[in-house]
Amino acid sequence: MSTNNIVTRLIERFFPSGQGHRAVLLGASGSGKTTLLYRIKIGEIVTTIPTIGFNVEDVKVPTGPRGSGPLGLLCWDVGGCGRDHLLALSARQTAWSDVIIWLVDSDTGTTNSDEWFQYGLDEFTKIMKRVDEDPAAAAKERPILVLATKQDVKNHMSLDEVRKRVAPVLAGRQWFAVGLTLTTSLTDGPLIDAFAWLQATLAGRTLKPAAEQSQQHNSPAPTPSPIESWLTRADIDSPDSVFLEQFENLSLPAWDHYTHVRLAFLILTRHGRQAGKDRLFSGLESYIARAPRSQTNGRTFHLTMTYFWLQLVHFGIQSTPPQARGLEDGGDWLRFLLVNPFVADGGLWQQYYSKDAMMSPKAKTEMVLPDLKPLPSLVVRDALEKAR
Ligand SMILES: Nc1nc2c(ncn2[C@@H]2O[C@H](COP(=O)(O)OP(=O)(O)OP(=O)(O)O)[C@@H](O)[C@H]2O)c(=O)[nH]1
Ligand SMILES: [Mg+2]
Repeated sequence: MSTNNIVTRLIERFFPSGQGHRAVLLGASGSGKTTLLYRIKIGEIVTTIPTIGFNVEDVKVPTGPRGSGPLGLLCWDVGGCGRDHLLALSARQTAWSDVIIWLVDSDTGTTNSDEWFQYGLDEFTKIMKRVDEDPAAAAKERPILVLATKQDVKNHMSLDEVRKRVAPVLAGRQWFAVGLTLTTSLTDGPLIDAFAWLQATLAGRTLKPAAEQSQQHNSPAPTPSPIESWLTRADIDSPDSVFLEQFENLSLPAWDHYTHVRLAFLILTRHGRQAGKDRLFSGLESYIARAPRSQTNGRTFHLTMTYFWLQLVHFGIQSTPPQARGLEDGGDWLRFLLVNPFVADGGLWQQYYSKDAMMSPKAKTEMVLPDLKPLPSLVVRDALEKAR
């Protein structure tokens, strides 16, 4: 199987869509994707933080009197649009989806918001361009719901204006736009109309499943994003127990970011946050001290950096939806990567720490707190657990 299909193949394996349609939520950061997802899922406004990985939920959306009963959707909330390596992955998720839900932020009350609006259009265009270039993806056949969010804020852009602005980008595609406020009632009004339209549109045609389509074509393989290379590597990597033994025996095949993240993942899932942290820290220090220099490339132990990755891996484990956690050996690691692709971005720390802070001698031996922004927390998942 080519690298090209690894994302699609793993999603199919770990997140079968059942009877529902597959939907992807796209839109610039802050446009309301996560708010919408959890509003539909648990009926509440959850406190969100900018999404750095994906949220994935099976939802049933109401379609009102015009529809024919609730519509099942397996929704992928693609966070962090705008980072290049995620763009490729967003395009892949979009290619795999039956439905695109595109959120457009109508808040034009703040400085530079027109630039921000245009940025949202540009990002969407880039994703669709990639999808169109993939002969297996047949982008033009997916219905697109355009949701102009934040219609409640002062000086918001009107729905008519939003329609005018998005129309050129959507030329030739099947789309429907509504304006809404995600922070007020969603059980009637525009969103229900939008879902009824979606249901009718989906029923009016037979979409071929994405997996079947991709077997018919041999699309050129674009350069894989870091996460795609990681998934390919993880798919053929040694089983968990062998990997951990190699860690004990100083015989790991590589000493790189992938290896460190997998070690953190395996140790945290086996020993929990507290005991796992101590084991990981002492394990890494001892590996570096005992292994030949040629193996560890002369790298030394960096406490703050290790702590940073430990926190992010812990965050990723906690934010993986329960249905995505399984017992298959090695499968958990693949699932974890699929939901938390941000871990493959070795430079992610630069969003939280300045270079001066991270590279200071103090940060090497003591835990230094991030000086740019706090590390991601678990607010969304916590709200969800409480609602269950
Ligand atoms: N006033 C108002 N605020 C909204 C509306 N929709 C979302 N918000 C707020 O906008 C902020 C960003 O929403 P998110 O759901 O986190 O945005 P997102 O698209 O998931 O952002 P990323 O994860 O960064 O891609 C949150 O504080 C929401 O409460 C709306 O219709 N009206
Ligand atoms: Mg989000």
